[in-house]
Amino acid sequence: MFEAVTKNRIEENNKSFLDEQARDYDYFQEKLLRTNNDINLIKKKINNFNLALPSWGLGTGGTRFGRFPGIGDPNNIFQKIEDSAVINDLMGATNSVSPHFPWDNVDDYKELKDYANKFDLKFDLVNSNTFQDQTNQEHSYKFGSLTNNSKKIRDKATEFNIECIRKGKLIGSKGLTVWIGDGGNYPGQQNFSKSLNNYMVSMKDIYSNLPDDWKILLEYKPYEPAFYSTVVNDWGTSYICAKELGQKAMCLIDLGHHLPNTNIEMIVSRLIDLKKLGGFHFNDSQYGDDDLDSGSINPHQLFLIFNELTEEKNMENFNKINYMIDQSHNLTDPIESLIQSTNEILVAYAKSLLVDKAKLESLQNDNDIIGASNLLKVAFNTDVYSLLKQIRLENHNAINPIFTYRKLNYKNEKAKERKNLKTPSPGII
Ligand code: PSV
Ligand code: MN
Repeated sequence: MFEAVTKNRIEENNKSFLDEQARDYDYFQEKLLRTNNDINLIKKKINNFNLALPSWGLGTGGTRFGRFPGIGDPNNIFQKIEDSAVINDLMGATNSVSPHFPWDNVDDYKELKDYANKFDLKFDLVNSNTFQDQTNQEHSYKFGSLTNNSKKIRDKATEFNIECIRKGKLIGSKGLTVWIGDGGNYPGQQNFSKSLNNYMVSMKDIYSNLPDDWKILLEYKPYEPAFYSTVVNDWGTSYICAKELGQKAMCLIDLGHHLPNTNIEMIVSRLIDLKKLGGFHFNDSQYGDDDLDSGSINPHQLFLIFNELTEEKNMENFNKINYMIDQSHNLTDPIESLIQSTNEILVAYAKSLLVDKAKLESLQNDNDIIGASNLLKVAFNTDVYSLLKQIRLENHNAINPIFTYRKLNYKNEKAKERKNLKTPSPGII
């Protein structure tokens, strides 16, 4: 740590916030003393929490209408790791990166692993992209990948996922996330049952190539790129498939992959009970899979999700889940968005730890609806910024990460050595 941003630089920028922080944190501690909460235990739980950064979220994203590249955008996975290290040095909560192949293909995976380790970063789950054709690819995924009508194309997609496992092993990853865009735009285009069956046959093949200590996550999404029917469209389908595949297969919840007004926190609870919640992709949305910054639209929902996640007393399951950010930063510097999002996720997590679960249970048993609702409200409305700042201060990270980041003039400096690829081409990341 502190290879990308030195401790001195951070401490120097922390100075102007020390007084204010001391007063805010005193007030927070005093408030907490009046409740049943153990502040040291809460701090410990927050310190143990890690969020993986998505390699693809470090470059400027775009929509199908266009893309506006940012200053000093990273050109490759090595530069994305450098940017991830800046975030982790300032925030201290994001010590891993989740790569996406073939976007992050390199010649030497050992070199990639060593490079990340130099910054104290690890690799989280690897992701396989069979939703796009690559230049000169002789088979096309236009009509599907793992579920394609053609066995030859299904086999190619399967083999590609197995190749991702091989690469993942070389960089120390412990799992693979599979998301496919397979589906159709027209009623009659696809046989629902046959395409799901093809998916299972392909996934069984991939599953049989998983190392013993790996997991495979099945990500679902209701629509896009397919606008009429999607093969793995919801948590039920993901659950049924994961169950049939076996113990190493789990479901992944991407917050943007639900139709508007879905009660996602209930899905979280169901999958925890079914012992099949394996991973999270955090982002926020107003309409669909908008990939907006976590907590920017609906921080209350994020809090309710964490309230379900932290329900379990010893948090054994909680610690086995892979948490990751999956966002598209079209208008902002991705580093700033990722810092802000990390903070918002930690805010939701911290607030959920303030909920007295035993008290909630007793209020529920007494049918004290207002009491229960109020218990959640009090936690949600508690300002935990000073707690998170205190944790960062104690860990030598930045009290005010955006302030310190801006002082670094980082992207302008990087622009001098990074190529401005200026790809105005459309494309969602
Ligand atoms: C699909 O929308 C998704 O959420 C999947 O996780 C992909 O891997 C990622 O976005 C990349 O665009
Ligand atoms: Mn996702």
